[in-house]
Amino acid sequence: MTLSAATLPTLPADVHTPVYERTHHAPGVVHLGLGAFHRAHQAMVFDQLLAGGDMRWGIHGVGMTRPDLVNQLRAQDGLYAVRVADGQGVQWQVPGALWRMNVAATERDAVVQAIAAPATRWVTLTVTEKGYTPALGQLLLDGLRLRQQANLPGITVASCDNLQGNGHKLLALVKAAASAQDGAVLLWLDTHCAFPCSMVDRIVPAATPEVLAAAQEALGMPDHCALSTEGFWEWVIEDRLADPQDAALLQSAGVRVTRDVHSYEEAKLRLLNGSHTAMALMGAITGRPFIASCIGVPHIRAFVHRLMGQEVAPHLSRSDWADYRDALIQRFGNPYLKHSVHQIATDNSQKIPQRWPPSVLGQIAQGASFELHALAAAVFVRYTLGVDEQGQAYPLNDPQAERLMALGAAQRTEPEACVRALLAREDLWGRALPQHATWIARVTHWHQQVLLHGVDAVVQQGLAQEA
Ligand code: CS2
Repeated sequence: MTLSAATLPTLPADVHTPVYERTHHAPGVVHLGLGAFHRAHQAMVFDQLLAGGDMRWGIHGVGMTRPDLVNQLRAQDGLYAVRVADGQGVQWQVPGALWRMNVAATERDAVVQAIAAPATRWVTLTVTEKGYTPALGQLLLDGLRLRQQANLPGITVASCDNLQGNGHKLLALVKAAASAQDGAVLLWLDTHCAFPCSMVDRIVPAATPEVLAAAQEALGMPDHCALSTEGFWEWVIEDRLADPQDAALLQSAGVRVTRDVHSYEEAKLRLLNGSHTAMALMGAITGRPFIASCIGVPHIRAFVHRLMGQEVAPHLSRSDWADYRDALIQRFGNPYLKHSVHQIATDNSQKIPQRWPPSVLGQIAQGASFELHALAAAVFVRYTLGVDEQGQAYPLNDPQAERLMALGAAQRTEPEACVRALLAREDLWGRALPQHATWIARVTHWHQQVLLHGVDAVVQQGLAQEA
């Protein structure tokens, strides 16, 4: 007997379970991207709203590509356990907000119908950086067009991916999918729908066998979809919602609804995600499997602390960055989160543009040092070799994997040409950095050092130089 609606009442009393009736209402939220993050973040916020008696927050969850995950969740009636664990304690909880499930790749029409369903009030998205494709714009537009034609109310469409100005990007994508016949839909979309920007934050690693075993232990039965996360979570959303009354509701569940999402977005992308990428690459090359193992190394910890304080913070509009940085270093060290460095290094080509170049450009504009970012970029170049310092090979999981590996392959024989070729890519670094001679020279310098002395020694060198 696995976890399911039938076995829910038999769970141990210390596991928090949904106290509301899960089957009597139609979902009010369609969520695209049913990965670990959504299930341990927003699905738990909506679970709180449901527990408060507002039955409009059930989720119709859409896996974009993976039928295996959706099938497992279906077999468990959308139920899964989340271990919330950090220095404050350990608690298991089964959120009950996931009511229906589909796979976009194979059940597209069901997804379009879900967006167009009368009960739907929100569409939320966590489809990852590489998910912002014309096909996504078309999917949303097809659902929204049906709503408009049926005279249904407009909805809030909230991108929750790690992209700056994510709401604007999503709206542009939907509009780009429109054809000459779509004038009425576009007008309706502008007047009745809202595409707020939002910043979401919670560290939710992909589940490991260890977490599944811990779930079995805690629940007294198997749960093939169990997850592990930290106590901390944050959701900041722009106060631009199709139904303005949702603002107070979300706030009651701990969401921050504000005019100014921008300052939260940029701080999170550059401090949290930017450090994540730097540590993930260092960990991958030095053979340290988890973020906690990286931040536990004094020189990596010092590197991340300085990267944030010296090269990122000066360009943030969020004034409480020092507290944020210190809290982040604590969170990275959470021993319960086995957050794989290779998971974070996935899709580097899509992640680096948001995470590093804005800080480098900020430093350049102020005539300040960007050595720590140059060192991190050198570590990225070294990473494209696909083999760690112990000679262990690892795969590059990236839509650009082949090209990155082709460019990186010759770095042992022609290091300078290699660095130049990788730094010339405007899709990674933007327009200005590929032209910046000092940036290129400094990355080339650190890259040579990394090849000669290894990542650990070079991180220590970098710290000594920037002290
Ligand atoms: C991570 C994020 O995988 C990654 O690229 O940096 O998933 C990170 O854990 C979340 O954004 C935290 O909110």
